[in-house]
Amino acid sequence: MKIVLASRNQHKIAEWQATLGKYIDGVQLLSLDDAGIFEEIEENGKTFEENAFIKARTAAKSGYVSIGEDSGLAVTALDGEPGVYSARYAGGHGNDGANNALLLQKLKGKADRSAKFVCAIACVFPEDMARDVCVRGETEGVILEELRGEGGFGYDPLFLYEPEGKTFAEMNGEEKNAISHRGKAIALLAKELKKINER
Ligand code: ITT
Repeated sequence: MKIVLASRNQHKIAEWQATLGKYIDGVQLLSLDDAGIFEEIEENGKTFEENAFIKARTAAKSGYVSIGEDSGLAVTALDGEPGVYSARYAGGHGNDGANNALLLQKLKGKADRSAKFVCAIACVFPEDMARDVCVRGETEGVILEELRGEGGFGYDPLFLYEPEGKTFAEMNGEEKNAISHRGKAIALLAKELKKINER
């Protein structure tokens, strides 16, 4: 089964490849480029779910079943910031260093450093809108005062997963996928896709 993942973030695509393959035998994930979709997608939704659908519907112009994923960090003391602006918090899209620096600056002196990663996934079926689904996964953690670990991407080096005493950047891919917002959402999506296949 070929499915398009509406992303240009290679780290995300790698995490997806590793996780979804465990649930769906023989699934082949295509990137936007693989599917011939080169347009810039404007992520102007107010929620992770809206953005996930915007991405998925753009990818579905390819004619394939398509998945849109929107994810980010919501920090309690910052009223949910950076939220849907996580990738472009410090301005340019995907500047992880600048985003982490800005987050540390905004949290200076705040006692509450709790946060959660959120991942919304929309899956759309070009030939049957009635089958469209959306799921959400969340993982709670604490924002450290300095970066720790070399793995992962984005805010991973600042995000401490307390039950394991490790940041996401100190985990290998398999460890992170087992407890991450994205791992949880992909597991839920796999369940939904299974139900749809059995209908
Ligand atoms: P695409 O839109 O091409 O998928 P993107 O990175 O811009 O790639 P999002 O719009 O969903 O994806 O932005 C998500 C941002 O949230 C991402 O750039 C990171 O800053 C942060 N983020 C999401 N999941 C993360 C994770 O597992 N670890 C660290 N940071 C994460």
